[in-house]
Amino acid sequence: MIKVIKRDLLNNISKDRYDHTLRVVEVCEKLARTYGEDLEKTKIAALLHDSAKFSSKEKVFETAKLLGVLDDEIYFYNKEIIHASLGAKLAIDKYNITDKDILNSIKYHTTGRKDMSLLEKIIFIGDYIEPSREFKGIEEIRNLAFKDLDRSLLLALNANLKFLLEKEKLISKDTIEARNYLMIQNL
Ligand code: DGI
Ligand code: FE
Ligand code: FE
Ligand code: FE
Repeated sequence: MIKVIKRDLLNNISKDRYDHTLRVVEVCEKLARTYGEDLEKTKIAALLHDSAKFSSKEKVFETAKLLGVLDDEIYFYNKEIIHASLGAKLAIDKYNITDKDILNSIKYHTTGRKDMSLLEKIIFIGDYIEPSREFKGIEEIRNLAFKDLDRSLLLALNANLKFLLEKEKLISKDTIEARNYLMIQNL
């Protein structure tokens, strides 16, 4: 299973994206050990999280259209987040993944969403803190990830929102709901 996925990934995403994926797998496995998540589920979700991040955004959009995953208006205006939903669809169609938690972890790895499962949080943060990521505030989020997962998730969502506002990008409602839910829950 893992071998088949790895070979297929190399045929569909760039070497750089593949290397990023392997770093995400490694970080997510550490997080899974820390918080008691299933290692096999974690590995599959991490391996597949960017499986639809093809080099061409047009190809991502066209494939998503073809497979019927453009179910929300936001996807037509926001090309960055389509690969997450499309990745979940490919996980079903190409790899016969049926585990809802794995599929949701892939689908929401870019935006997050309200009331995320442990696996969803692990994939989101693992993607966020893998060793090659560099930006202001990342060290605090990296350290917190292994001590207080919710706090690190909140800081990551805040940083994403700041970034998106700064760049005058559209913001998915899931990103906002993810943040508000975490804040209210931890008040
Ligand atoms: O695929 P990766 O690069 O590993 O990471 P990712 O899937 O978290 O994607 C990060 C990109 O997605 C980054 O450019 C910011 C963007 N993004 C995340 N949430 C939103 C978003 N872009 C918009 N426009 N709106 C969002 O809510
Ligand atoms: Fe991604
Ligand atoms: Fe991410
Ligand atoms: Fe990623």
